[in-house]
Amino acid sequence: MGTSVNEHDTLRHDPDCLFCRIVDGEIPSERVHEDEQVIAFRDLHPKAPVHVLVVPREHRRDVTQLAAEPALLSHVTTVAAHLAGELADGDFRLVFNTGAGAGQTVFHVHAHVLAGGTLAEGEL
Ligand code: DGP
Repeated sequence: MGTSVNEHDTLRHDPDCLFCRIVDGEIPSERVHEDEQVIAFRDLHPKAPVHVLVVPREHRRDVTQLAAEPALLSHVTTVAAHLAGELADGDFRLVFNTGAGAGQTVFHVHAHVLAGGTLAEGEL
C-alpha cells in the first residue's frame, strides 16, 4: 500500500528517512549532543569550522511543522546556542532550509548551526 503525501507528513517516524535512521543509530553520525527531544551531530559536508545539525528525534518535515510546536522549536534553538558556546566562541548562524527551492535536501527538519571563525555573508 502506498503512502500519500499527507500521511507522510504526519508520520512521527519514517523508516525511509535518513535522519530518522541516524536518530535510531542505524546510520552512524558524530553526535555532539542528545537528550529526550533532540540529537545533534556534525554535518557530513561542513560549511564552517563548526557545522552541526540539531534534529528532533520525532520526524517533522520542516520548520513550518515545527512552528506548531513552540516548546520543541524553542528547545532546538536553545540547544543550538548551547552548542555554539561549547564548540566555538558563542557566535553562530542558525539556518533552516525549507523546501527544495531553498536548498532543503533532507525532509526531516534540522537546524544548521554554523560557527567558528568569521562566516561569509550569505553562506548556506
Ligand atoms: P539541507 O540541505 O538543509 O537539507 O541539509 C542537509 C544536510 O545534511 C547537508 O548539509 C548534508 C547533511 N547530510 C546529508 N547526509 C548526511 C549523513 O549521512 N550524515 C551527516 N552527518 N550529515 C549528512
